[in-house]
Amino acid sequence: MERRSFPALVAATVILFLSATAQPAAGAIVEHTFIVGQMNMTHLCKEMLVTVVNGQLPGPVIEVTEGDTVVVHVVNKSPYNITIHWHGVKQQLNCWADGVPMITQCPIGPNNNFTYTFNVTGQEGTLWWHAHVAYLRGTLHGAIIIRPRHGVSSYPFPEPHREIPIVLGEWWQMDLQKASMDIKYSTADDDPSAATINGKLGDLYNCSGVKEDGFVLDVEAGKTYLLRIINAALFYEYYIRIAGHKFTVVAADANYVSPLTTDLLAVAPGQTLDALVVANAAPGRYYMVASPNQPPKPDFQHPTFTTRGIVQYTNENHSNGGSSGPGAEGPLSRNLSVVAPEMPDEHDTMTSYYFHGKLTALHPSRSLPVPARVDEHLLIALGLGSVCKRGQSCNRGESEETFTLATMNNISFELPAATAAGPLLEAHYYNTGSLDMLRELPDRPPRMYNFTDPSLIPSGPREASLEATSKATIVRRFRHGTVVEVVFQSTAMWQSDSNPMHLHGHDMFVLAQGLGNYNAATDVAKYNLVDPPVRNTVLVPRLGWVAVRFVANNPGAWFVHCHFSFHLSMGMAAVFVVEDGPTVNTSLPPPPADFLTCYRKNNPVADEFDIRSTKSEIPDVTGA
Ligand SMILES: *[C@@H]1O[C@H](CO)[C@@H](O)[C@H](O)[C@H]1NC(C)=O
Ligand SMILES: *[C@@H]1O[C@H](CO)[C@@H](O)[C@H](O)[C@H]1NC(C)=O
Ligand SMILES: *[C@@H]1O[C@H](CO)[C@@H](O)[C@H](O)[C@H]1NC(C)=O
Ligand SMILES: *[C@@H]1O[C@H](CO)[C@@H](O)[C@H](O)[C@H]1NC(C)=O
Ligand SMILES: *[C@@H]1O[C@H](CO)[C@@H](O)[C@H](O)[C@H]1NC(C)=O
Ligand SMILES: *[C@@H]1O[C@H](CO)[C@@H](O)[C@H](O)[C@H]1NC(C)=O
Ligand SMILES: *[C@@H]1O[C@H](CO)[C@@H](O)[C@H](O)[C@H]1NC(C)=O
Ligand SMILES: *[C@@H]1O[C@H](CO)[C@@H](O)[C@H](O)[C@H]1NC(C)=O
Ligand SMILES: *[C@@H]1O[C@H](CO)[C@@H](O)[C@H](O)[C@H]1NC(C)=O
Ligand SMILES: *[C@@H]1O[C@H](CO)[C@@H](O)[C@H](O)[C@H]1NC(C)=O
Ligand SMILES: [Cu+2]
Repeated sequence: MERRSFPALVAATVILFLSATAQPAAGAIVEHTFIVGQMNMTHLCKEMLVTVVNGQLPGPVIEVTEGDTVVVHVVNKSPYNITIHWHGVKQQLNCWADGVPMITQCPIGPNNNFTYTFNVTGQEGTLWWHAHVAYLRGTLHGAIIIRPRHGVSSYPFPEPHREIPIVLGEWWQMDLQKASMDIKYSTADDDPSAATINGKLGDLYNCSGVKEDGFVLDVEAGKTYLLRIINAALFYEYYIRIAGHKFTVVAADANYVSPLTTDLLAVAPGQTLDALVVANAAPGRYYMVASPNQPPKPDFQHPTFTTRGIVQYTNENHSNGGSSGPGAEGPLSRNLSVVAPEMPDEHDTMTSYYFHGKLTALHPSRSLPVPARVDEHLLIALGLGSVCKRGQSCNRGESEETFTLATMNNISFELPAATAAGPLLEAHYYNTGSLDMLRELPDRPPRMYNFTDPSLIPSGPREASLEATSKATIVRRFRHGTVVEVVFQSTAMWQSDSNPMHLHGHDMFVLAQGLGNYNAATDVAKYNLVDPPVRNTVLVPRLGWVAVRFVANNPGAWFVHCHFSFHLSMGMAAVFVVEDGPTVNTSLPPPPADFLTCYRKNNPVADEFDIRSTKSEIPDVTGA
């Protein structure tokens, strides 16, 4: 179904083993070259120009052993500014490699290169990488697989026969750069055309009656498979089922969980799940289905897309003499029907709520204990609002005179302006003082309205009185070692979406979730301080809240944002700045020698603002 016309580029994957040195824990160096380029792909009878890495969708898998060093040379042959974010990799003392444009680095311009170097330490399981560029991450993403240092026999679960990345995505029949601009400037609200498993649309889709290819997983009866599931989609949380089979969830966001046996998974954008599947059903063919959920009316209804692949048993019993080549007449080819599972209703968000609430950590004693003392409490309301296109006052209530924005505590994040000399992290590192000029994320919503009152969903006079908001580059600073408790509160402002909140550079203990408005007086009693799951992306339920704790012990400037791309493009984001600690090994080292500058190539005038040549004051990064 798909025509590939990408120039034959060879992606080098080199694994060099370091000779034993004084370094006690030196791992291997895993080296990749990522060529970001465009190619034509055809699905649903339509050819689209898509931006991908090494001609692959999903992109290359990075496989490491815990303790390894990853080196990725990114060569940008696309017309876009690109950065690559290593989603969930903690980047301890290495914020420079976090890959957020204008927060941690200048973007890699067209025809430019940049090399990311980072260690993967203290994490095992599945993470992923993606472009941190608005909707372009929809086609620029791939898996990161981290195996234990002492080999797969040290998995805290039975060693699987095979491991299979399952990347959920979407197929877009429009220019993703245009879709980002449409949502940012409230000109349109675009939708994908299909959902995908490992880039394949599956047989629910066709071009003039010819079915799209689907993902096929061949299994042998009795064997165990480890699915490494990543939700790389821009828009939806997905439910996943395989007819006739159960999953045992063993990890989430590269942290082991107590084995949870279930016939249904829920994975929100940005999240990963590792789940074992035992091929213990009657030999045959079974659909693996991924279906999205969205809030019911009165929320605005988007078209949603289900995708499916097939799990098929290959070890047919040939003892009665049947030949065994592919397509040979075994029982499978005689019976082509495929068993389909029942999926939750697309408006069933409670099944997701219960799923997320069931996860607990596997080894509470092996990881850091949940900090009992809390130094700073934040309550962050997640909602929508609007600013006037012109002037200070305008008609509200979804009028033509406003831009619709997404907010954290009633401020919508705006990237430091393009006129800034460099990324925020440099301003922080060189202590230019410009961070002091940025807006601070308030610790609480400025107004404590009834956040989850569903009557706020349809636009009307009550919402009009709440919708005015403002835009700024919002920053919240933490002293090194601060224990931070954040309660994320979803709201009903114009919509009742859940919000998958992702924190860079740190994992979060997920202490509790609830429906309605968070109430400290009663909800603290619900906290799991014994074995809470540890995640980098936490789903804040529809019309509800989640309480998390993290230790701000990784110096740098870390993006914290909703992983629904439309919410992120509309500004549901902030930057947590973690100060240096008292010692060298708690302080951010200098940027790598070949760190990109923003304007050197095309704009020599801007060089005078290059803080690495002047180390003097830089202009307010909010620009304007
Ligand atoms: C994609 O296809 C269009 C026309 O179908 C062609 O003009 C263009 O060169 C192709 N682009 C690439 C990168 O192959
Ligand atoms: C980028 O990398 C490619 C391939 O390694 C190399 O040929 C090219 O010279 C590099 N370009 C820049 C601007 O460094
Ligand atoms: C990675 O780990 C090695 C060995 O501990 C260390 O020398 C190096 O500085 C680390 N690199 C980064 C980017 O953190
Ligand atoms: C092809 O797709 C169209 C649109 O989704 C659908 O209406 C039609 O039934 C499909 N045809 C086949 C043969 O699957
Ligand atoms: C294969 O078929 C033989 C003979 O019919 C039977 O004895 C055996 O149990 C079957 N094995 C499996 C794995 O089904
Ligand atoms: C084909 O397989 C399906 C699912 O296993 C089963 O329900 C159906 O009865 C089978 N049909 C035949 C003709 O064996
Ligand atoms: C918030 O609104 C909901 C739904 O109308 C209502 O049940 C609840 O009592 C309200 N809460 C408060 C604190 O007013
Ligand atoms: C949000 O901020 C705007 C602009 O600063 C202000 O006018 C409005 O009252 C605030 N709304 C709420 C609900 O806090
Ligand atoms: C950091 O350095 C201090 C001494 O400055 C030492 O006591 C501590 O063990 C070091 N920590 C790590 C994680 O290396
Ligand atoms: C890329 O980023 C540079 C700043 O580094 C900016 O001047 C330029 O307009 C951007 N280009 C695109 C295509 O976004
Ligand atoms: Cu959101």
